[in-house]
Amino acid sequence: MKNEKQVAGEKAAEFVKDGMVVGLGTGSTVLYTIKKIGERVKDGLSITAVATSIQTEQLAKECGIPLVNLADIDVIDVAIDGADEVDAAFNLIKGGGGALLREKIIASSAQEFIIVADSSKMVKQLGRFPIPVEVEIFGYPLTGKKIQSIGGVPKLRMNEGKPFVTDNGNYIFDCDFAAISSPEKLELNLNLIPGIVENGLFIGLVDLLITVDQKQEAVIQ
Ligand code: ABF
Repeated sequence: MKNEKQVAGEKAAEFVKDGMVVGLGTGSTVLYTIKKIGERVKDGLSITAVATSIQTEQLAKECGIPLVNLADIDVIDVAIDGADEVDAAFNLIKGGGGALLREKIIASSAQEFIIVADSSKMVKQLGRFPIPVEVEIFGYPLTGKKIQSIGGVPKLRMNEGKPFVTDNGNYIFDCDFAAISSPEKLELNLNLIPGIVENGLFIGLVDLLITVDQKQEAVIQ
């Protein structure tokens, strides 16, 4: 039996049509979308894609999906990505996989942004999952203090005893803001802090959410 991530991920591949430029997200749900798109490419689907991470770039290549540089295209027809939390207004926390900057650039440039998420990602209010915040390495402890001054508790993300470094050469603070009453305001306040490159709040970007119901069937909202 397919798990929820596979059900939601594979469903999203149906929204990819001939001739499209497709933004490919990162993570364990969209992995199923990418594999399914790869199968369709082998069957003759003609698309080009842009990847949100080095990990996705490698997966897309393995699946035979032709890639282009974001700098070489004008339009992204559809972008498909996962999420760490989704609220009732389809605002998101993303970046658990560390790819939030490229994910947000691609999501905000796409004509249609589709989120694939298993039922565990649905929440009433954002904030149980700490917000990933990508920061310049230069002066990062000071940037952390500024995050504290607006109410967050930043924890430097580590990987095998060293700070985790993003595909863009930056660090990530995972920031606990407890229950977030105004995600719109917090997104803006975070991005006003010098040293912050991007934060994992994705507000008002989602056009379509694909999740899974109790019968393990895909639900499109
Ligand atoms: C990416 O993958 C991230 O923004 C997010 O952290 C993660 C989604 O989780 P999953 O691996 O469960 O799909 O899209």
